[in-house]
Amino acid sequence: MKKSLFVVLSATIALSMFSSVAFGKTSADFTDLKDLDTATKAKFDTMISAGIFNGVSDTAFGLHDEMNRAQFAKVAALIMGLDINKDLNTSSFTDVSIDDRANGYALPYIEALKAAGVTDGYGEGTYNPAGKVTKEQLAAFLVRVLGKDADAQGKTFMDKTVSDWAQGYVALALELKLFPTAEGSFGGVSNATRDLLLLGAYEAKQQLMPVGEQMIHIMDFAFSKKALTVKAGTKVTFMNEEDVPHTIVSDGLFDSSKENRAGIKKGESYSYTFDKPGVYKVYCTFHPFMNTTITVK
Ligand SMILES: [Cu+2]
Repeated sequence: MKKSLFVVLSATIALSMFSSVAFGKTSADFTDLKDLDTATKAKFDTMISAGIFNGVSDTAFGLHDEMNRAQFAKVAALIMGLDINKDLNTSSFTDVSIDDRANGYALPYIEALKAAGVTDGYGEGTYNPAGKVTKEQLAAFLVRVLGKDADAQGKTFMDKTVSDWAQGYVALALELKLFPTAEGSFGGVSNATRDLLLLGAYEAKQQLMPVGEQMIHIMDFAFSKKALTVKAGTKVTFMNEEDVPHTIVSDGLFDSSKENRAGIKKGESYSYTFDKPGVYKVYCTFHPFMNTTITVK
């Protein structure tokens, strides 16, 4: 318990540290990504620029390299937006060590996943960070990341290449499009590769994005969220919580002052449903330094 509280307390520091790291690479830097189709390349670029994936070397992404449990922990913790305590250097698992040159980097991610209830390890106090991940294990991991464990239990599936315990997970993972569609059997006990991890994580990340309605508060001449990513069709409500009136404007999209010239007063709000994918700057015409960026996917 102590540990997870520490993780929460250190969140702000960890996040700011993380975002200060420079990730300048794109899919074009990796020779083994050259032949991917445009849509797939875009997914790789999204995950690389978000710092969720790096190459295995300066010029190779390691597209078909087998993935391990340490890599999964990092990717899962990042797509879930978990609080990562980068200063953490001891693990609750006996086989996870910061001194492990290959997998030590994953320690804070593994602990974050444990705190979030996604994993309780591999067995008796261990996590097995270097362990390979089979395709059916990846399916189960991704389903858990989405919080749909219970849904998977209720599924039946009949694929002889999938272990009995994993049938429901694989069925649900395919239904949720967490794996690229392929002909024939799933091959659950074969090892998962980094391309499957990336594409599954990309899809899971989309599905984890907030849907429906979002609220941004206005306080102390600032929006409560400096940036927000939503799915197309999300209604965003801007609520003024302070005595000063404000306007809510996005050039070419909407302008609250057209309906309310005096501005949005304390306790009033303005809502807009973002239908089209894009990046929109929202600001107040009275105080142009007040702004936020809404990214619609
Ligand atoms: Cu204002």
